[in-house]
Amino acid sequence: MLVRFLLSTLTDFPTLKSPQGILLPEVALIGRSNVGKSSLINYLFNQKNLAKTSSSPGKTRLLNFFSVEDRYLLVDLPGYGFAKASEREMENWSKAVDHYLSTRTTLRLLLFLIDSRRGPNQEDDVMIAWAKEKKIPLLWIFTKTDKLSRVEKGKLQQMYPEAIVSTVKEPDGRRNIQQKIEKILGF
Ligand SMILES: Nc1nc2c(ncn2[C@@H]2O[C@H](COP(=O)(O)OP(=O)(O)OP(=O)(O)O)[C@@H](O)[C@H]2O)c(=O)[nH]1
Ligand SMILES: [Mg+2]
Repeated sequence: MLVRFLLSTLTDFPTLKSPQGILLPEVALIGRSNVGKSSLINYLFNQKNLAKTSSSPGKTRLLNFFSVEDRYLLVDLPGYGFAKASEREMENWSKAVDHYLSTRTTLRLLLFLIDSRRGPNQEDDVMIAWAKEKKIPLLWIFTKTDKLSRVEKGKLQQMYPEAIVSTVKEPDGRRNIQQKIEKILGF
């Protein structure tokens, strides 16, 4: 799949149109800092450095826009709950993300990432409520399942039968996530 990086920004969100002149729909990744949002982008498109990742939280500090085959836009958002950032920095990101979420009319789907070892927390609950109010579908993706035992993974799937359980260590999961996204976008 042809994916290209468009730009990083806090304020000026790009738009692309289809050949028919229709604004392309958009998918954004949200979730706690360090949950694996940027890694999931690299995993999905099988490219090492498309999105920048880091083992320490707070790597993504801007909104990063990508075009997927010029059919939809994908946005890597800074994660929430990153305690080490300065107060001003936190304010800047959360303002930018709030602004993005409240104004982005082309936003069709949120990939909602949760660390499979931790489960959703209070901040995640706020996000869930927000998406519900705005009627934006959430695709739940539990990350880092390579860290779970087989039994733990089974329990997680039982508790959240609709959710995707994912690890970047298993190439097999890629297509499934892509297909779910495309289905929700109506492709
Ligand atoms: N074991 C394992 N590690 C993972 C997986 N996905 C991501 N990681 C690791 O988790 C860490 C954080 O990954 P990122 O993709 O940078 O996380 P992020 O959600 O983009 O973080 P912010 O940019 O801070 O919001 C990195 O060290 C990744 O290598 C996974 O499926 N399994
Ligand atoms: Mg990131």
